[in-house]
Amino acid sequence: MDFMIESMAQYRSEYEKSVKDPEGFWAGIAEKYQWQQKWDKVLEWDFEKPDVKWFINGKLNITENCLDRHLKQRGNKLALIWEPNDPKERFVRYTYRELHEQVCKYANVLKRNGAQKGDRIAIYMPMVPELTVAVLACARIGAIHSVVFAGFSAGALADRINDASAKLVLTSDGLYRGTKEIPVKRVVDEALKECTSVERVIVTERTQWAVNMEEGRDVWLHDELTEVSADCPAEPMDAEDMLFILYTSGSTGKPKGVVHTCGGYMVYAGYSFKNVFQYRESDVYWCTADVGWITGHTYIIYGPLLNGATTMMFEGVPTYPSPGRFWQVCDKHGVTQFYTAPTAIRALMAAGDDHVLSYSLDSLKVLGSVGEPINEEAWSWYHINVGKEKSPIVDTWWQTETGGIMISGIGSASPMKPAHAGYPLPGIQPVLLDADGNEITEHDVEGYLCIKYPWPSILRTTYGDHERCRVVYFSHYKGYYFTGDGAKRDKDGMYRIIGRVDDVINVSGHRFGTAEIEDAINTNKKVAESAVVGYPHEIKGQAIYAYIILKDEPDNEDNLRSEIINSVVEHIGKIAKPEIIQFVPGLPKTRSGKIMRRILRKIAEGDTSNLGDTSTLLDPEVVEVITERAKQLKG
Ligand code: 7RM
Repeated sequence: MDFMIESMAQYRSEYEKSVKDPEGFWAGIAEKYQWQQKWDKVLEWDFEKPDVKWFINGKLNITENCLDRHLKQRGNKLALIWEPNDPKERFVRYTYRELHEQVCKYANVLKRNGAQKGDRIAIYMPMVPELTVAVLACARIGAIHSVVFAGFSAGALADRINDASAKLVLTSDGLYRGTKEIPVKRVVDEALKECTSVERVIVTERTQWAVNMEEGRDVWLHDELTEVSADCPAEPMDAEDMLFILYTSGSTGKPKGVVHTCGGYMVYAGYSFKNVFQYRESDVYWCTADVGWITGHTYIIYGPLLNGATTMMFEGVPTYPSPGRFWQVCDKHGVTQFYTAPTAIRALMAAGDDHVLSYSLDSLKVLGSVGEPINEEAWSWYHINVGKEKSPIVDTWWQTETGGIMISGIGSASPMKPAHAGYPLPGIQPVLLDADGNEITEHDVEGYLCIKYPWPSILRTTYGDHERCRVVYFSHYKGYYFTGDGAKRDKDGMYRIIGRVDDVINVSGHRFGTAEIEDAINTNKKVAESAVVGYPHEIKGQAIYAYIILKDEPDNEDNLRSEIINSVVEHIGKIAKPEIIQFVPGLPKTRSGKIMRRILRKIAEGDTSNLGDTSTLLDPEVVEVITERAKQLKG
């Protein structure tokens, strides 16, 4: 697909075109894809409802665009390289022809097990090739996939299965991640005790551990595959049919199911991938994210495959068996584009330069960063030690809700500035708003980051609760999509993302709502009330600080702390563990009973010099008590 921008001048003219005539611009991009039936109209939109439709009445199947379309020219080209957790185990490679065959077979297995167009299918799997195959198999038959990161707990999985009424669950026996071994199937069994919608569980063999197989419900993938053909026509999908649901945390209540649709998501995933990473035919592209997050959906699976790229999938973690693992894999497979998260870079930076300096990293051309702001120190380390000062770093800002990269460098075509995401991609119209909702039009300013015009992969709804989608994203500022982030725009018009302005904590690039964590903590019967905030953490970016009021004096504080941590692990997963738990006699509240998180955040940061006016608090003394104890805990 020839829509690659290769210079700043070209970027400017494409951007201008995209703003002057968005429909013409996106129609031109969309035409490069394979449609079973062309659209009647490019766009209809209303941000107040919200109601956004792209490529109206267009018919397509995204897997035809990811697979079938490439068979003639790239049938023998590598589509997928899978690198296992253990470097001694053999890696796996699929050509486009092989991946197509695997997907068709798996799709037939789904059908054989009762799946139909429109059904929701939960996928709870390790980073094995079958995960990518499973995702594409759902899309092939028009079933809606809901991938749940395999680090989430049984409770979190059950919530997501129930919210979507998933009919099937695709999983594995177990998983390897670094030195950890996780009994995945057992987690599924536990979750399914609370789910009535699930009729079938399809299990991929990964670890060969003995697992419980429930008669009439659970089947092995390898048995099923012997029963099906490799012929599975792609289901015709309307451009606005749902492609997938992906749950993400917000500032209130339980996670919401962000919905993306077939046509617009496809167009934007392919377009943004090609441009941001400047992907060329013989490149080997590697994104280290897990498919359980949006980054894995768009930039391990869909974006690369839409472009006929070779995409790599890695089962392990950056530090196993040593902090040189990423770089060893880059050299081993000749990786040309490498896309990771600041938290991984900081962890590797802390392990010392020797681990990276012993690899050549010659093949690398573009480096990417995603998930949170990248601090200048990590940026420089990445630039010097990994990129050898020759590869551009693209700092890609986007969200689960945006479906694809929104503000970012474009390979080496655009200028880069440490800690700045840069310019919006063509078709993206960001604005900064002040507290009254007025657009700030000057440069060298700061404000709430909103988007004023739809792009093809904007979320369409939150599953089963459209009103929530409206309230969260479209009601704060009338007529705009609100991102929840604050940002600066510098004198050159480049954007620098500051971070969340809502009650969302970003731990190692993963989002958690404070309310979600508090709910988990409050399940402990000894807890009366809790308040959770984020604070800066050297490796994780942000870590979780929990202030907890107990009903009674505890017998043993440390035991109670572990108990509370267990509640969080049980309800959400290990990744949401509070780093610091402080038992407090009370919380700083306004007279109307609102917790003053701003004060708690400052205390957690260790910055108590300027707590602002606390005199209006219900109980001003409590602040001092909390501050004193916090110093001891953090010291
Ligand atoms: C892709 C992803 C979204 C939130 C977003 C930001 C933060 C993501 C960057 C970033 C600064 C970046 N989706 N964020 N990328 N902040 N610079 N390059 O992460 O839905 O899981 O998170 O992550 O706060 O709103 S996400």
